[in-house]
Amino acid sequence: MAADKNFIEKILTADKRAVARALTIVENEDNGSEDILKELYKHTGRAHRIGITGPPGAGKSTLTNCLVKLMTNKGYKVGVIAVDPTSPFTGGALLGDRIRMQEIGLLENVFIRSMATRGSLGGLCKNVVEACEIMDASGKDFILIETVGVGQSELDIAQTADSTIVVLVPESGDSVQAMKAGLMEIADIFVLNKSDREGADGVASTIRNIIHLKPPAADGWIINVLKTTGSRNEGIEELFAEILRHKEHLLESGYLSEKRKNQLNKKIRDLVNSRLEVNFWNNERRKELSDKIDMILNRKNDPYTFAEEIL
Ligand SMILES: Nc1nc2c(ncn2[C@@H]2O[C@H](COP(=O)(O)OP(=O)(O)OP(=O)(O)O)[C@@H](O)[C@H]2O)c(=O)[nH]1
Ligand SMILES: [Mg+2]
Repeated sequence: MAADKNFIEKILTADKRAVARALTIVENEDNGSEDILKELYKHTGRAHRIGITGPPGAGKSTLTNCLVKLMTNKGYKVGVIAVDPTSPFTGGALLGDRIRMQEIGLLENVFIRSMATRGSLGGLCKNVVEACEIMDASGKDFILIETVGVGQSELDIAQTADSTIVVLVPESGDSVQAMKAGLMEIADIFVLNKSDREGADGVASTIRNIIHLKPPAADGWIINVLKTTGSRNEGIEELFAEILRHKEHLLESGYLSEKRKNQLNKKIRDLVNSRLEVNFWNNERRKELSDKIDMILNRKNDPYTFAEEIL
């Protein structure tokens, strides 16, 4: 089934209702989801995807809002994907989050979408990449993806985003924690938010020192540490300038196409793998497995031999 031409046309011209519907279809993997993505693919590749990650409550949403306002003031079109804004860690921030989000969502050239993680492994939900494709095709210049950096999600976001911003705050040595947790590995830009708080300068230089100890990145990018105070809209121009600098660097170094190739490679393998898996575990093979499982449990056969046999 081919996707409705009229519907596709509306997505391409950023009709908010059509974009919203397409996102829902793709997020739920409803019928026709792939047909939409197939049609849109040739219109993608323009948007710059920015991951914003960091510990709960660091100010990711605040900075996202500031960036969106700045970008739209400069005439850019912006998409926002907030992954699991109902983070169990800071449930209290949710209401404020929603209100601020709604506020920027009313801006003409802004499209906002929240996606729940739904317990999929890691923090990034399954169809974020596809949601990005829809926003990309609808003509967005920048897509901001906010996700809480705990566990696997930070790796996922680094694979999905073109530029990854890691947001830290001065308190409680969580910057050092974050370094250990691997946020260090994925940052293209470090932001020390809540710089109005005590000790910000000290923490910023600690982070700089840690960065300098690292071997330089393969693509020659030098990571900067920027200070912001999101709640006062301070440091946002500088942050945006740094994003543009990274974008430019990705283009000039050829690293962007490298990155996109890796993303495609993974995506296609995932598509094939999931289909192979579904095809393989048909009713007959499921039955075979459940018939034999007692034998394996009772040590009459072993899982390795059985796996070879069924393959
Ligand atoms: N003092 C100070 N407070 C800030 C700053 N930026 C944000 N905040 C406050 O910190 C709290 C958390 O901000 P959010 O933007 O919701 O943080 P978040 O990282 O999106 O939080 P989660 O999505 O729940 O992980 C809010 O009460 C903000 O008003 C800042 O620069 N200075
Ligand atoms: Mg948030």
